[in-house]
Amino acid sequence: MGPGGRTPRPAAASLRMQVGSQGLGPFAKPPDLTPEERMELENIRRRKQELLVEIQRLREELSEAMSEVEGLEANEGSKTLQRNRKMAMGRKKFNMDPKKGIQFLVENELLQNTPEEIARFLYKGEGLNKTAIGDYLGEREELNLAVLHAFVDLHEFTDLNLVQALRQFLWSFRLPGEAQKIDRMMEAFAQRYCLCNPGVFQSTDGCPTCGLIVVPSPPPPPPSRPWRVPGAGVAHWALAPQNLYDSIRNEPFKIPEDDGNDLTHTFFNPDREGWLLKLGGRVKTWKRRWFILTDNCLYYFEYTTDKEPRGIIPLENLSIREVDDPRKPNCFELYIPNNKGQLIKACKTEADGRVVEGNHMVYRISAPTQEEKDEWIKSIQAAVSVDPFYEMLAARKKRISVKKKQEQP
Ligand code: 4IP
Repeated sequence: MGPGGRTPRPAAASLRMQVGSQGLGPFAKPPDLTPEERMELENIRRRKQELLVEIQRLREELSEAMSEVEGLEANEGSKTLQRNRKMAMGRKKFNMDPKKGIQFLVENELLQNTPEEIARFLYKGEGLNKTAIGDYLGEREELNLAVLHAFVDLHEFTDLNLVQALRQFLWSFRLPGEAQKIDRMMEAFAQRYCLCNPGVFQSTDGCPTCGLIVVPSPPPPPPSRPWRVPGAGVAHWALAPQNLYDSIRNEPFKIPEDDGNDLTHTFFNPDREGWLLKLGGRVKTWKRRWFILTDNCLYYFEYTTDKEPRGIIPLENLSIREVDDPRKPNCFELYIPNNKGQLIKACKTEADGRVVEGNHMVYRISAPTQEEKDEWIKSIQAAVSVDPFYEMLAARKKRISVKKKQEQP
C-alpha cells in the first residue's frame, strides 16, 4: 500500500490511462492525482508545449528551405532558358554573318574561342546554315584556317573510297563559289583523306579531288587498263576505277545546294540532331545516320540534306539505357521495358522505296563522344517523359502545396 492507502502504480502508466479515458484538455476535470502524478503531468504539459514550439519552428524552417529550393530551381530554369535563347540568337547571327555569330557566342560564353571548339560547333551544325558554314571555313584569316583544319579532322574517312569520303565532307557544309577557297578546302580534305588512308596516295597532289568535284554527271565507263593518277602511288582498291565509276553512277556526284528547303527548315527547332551510328535490326551492320529528335519521335536520315527520313522511331512506351558494346564506344539503347519478344513499333524505307515496319527489338546507337551520348540520353529521356497528363498533375500538385503553405499559421 502506498501513502493514503492507495495502491502505488507507475505514474506514466496511470497518466496514459487517464489521458486515454478523459483527455487532458484545459476543460477536463482534474483527475484525482497524487502529488508525483501532478508533477509528472505538469512536466508532460511543459514538454508538450516545448515540442509544439519545436514543431512550428521546424515547419517554418522547412517551408523556408522549400521556397529557397523552388527559387533556385526557377532561377536555374530561367538561366537555361536564357542560355538557349542566346544560343538560338547566336545561330541566327551566324547564319546572317558567320564571323559576327561566332563573336557573339564567344562573348556570351556559349562557345570557347578555340579552333577545336568552333570546329565542333560547325560540325554539329545544329540550326546552322550550311552556306554560312562554308563561308566561314573558306576565309583566309589565321583562326578560320585553324578551324578549317580542326573541322576536317572531325571527319572519319578511314576505309572510305575517295568518292564516299568526298560526299561525306561536302555534305557537312556548302562549298563557297570562290576558286581559292575551294582550293584551300580541298587541300585540307586531301590531307585528311591521305592521313586516314595511308598508302592510297604518295602525296596529297595525287588525290584527284577537284577532278571529281567538276564531274557533273556519271563519267564515261572506265578504261580497262589499270587506273593511274599522276603523282599517285600504287593503285589501291579504294580507287579502282570501276568502284569510283559505280559510286558516281549510283548516286550522281552533285554538290548539294541550299535550296532553302532542307531539314533545318522542315524539322524546325528540333530537340536535338546530330550524327550517330545505328546498328541494323536483322542484319547487324553499323550505319552512320543523321538523327533528329522532335515531337517525341526519332527520325534518321542518310544525309542531312535528305528530304525524307530513312526511318522513324516513335518514342512512346520506349525507355533508354546505356550499354557497353565490344565494337563501338558510347552506346545506348532504346528498348521496350518488360519486353516479351515484341518488336519496337517503327518504320523505315527500304532501298527500293517501300515503307516497311522496323525489325528491331532494341535500337542500339553509338555516339561520337561520351558527352554527346549523355546529351542524347538526357534529351530522349526528357522527350519520353513529357506526358501532358503528368505535366497537368504535377502543376496541380504544386498549386495545392503552395496553397497549403499559405494557409499554415
Ligand atoms: C541494313 O544493313 C542497315 O543496317 C539498315 O539500316 C537496317 O535497317 C537493316 O536492318 C540492315 O539490314 P545493310 O545495309 O548492310 O543491308 P538503314 O535503314 O539505316 O540503312 P534499320 O531498320 O535499322 O533502318 P534490317 O532489320 O532490315 O536487317
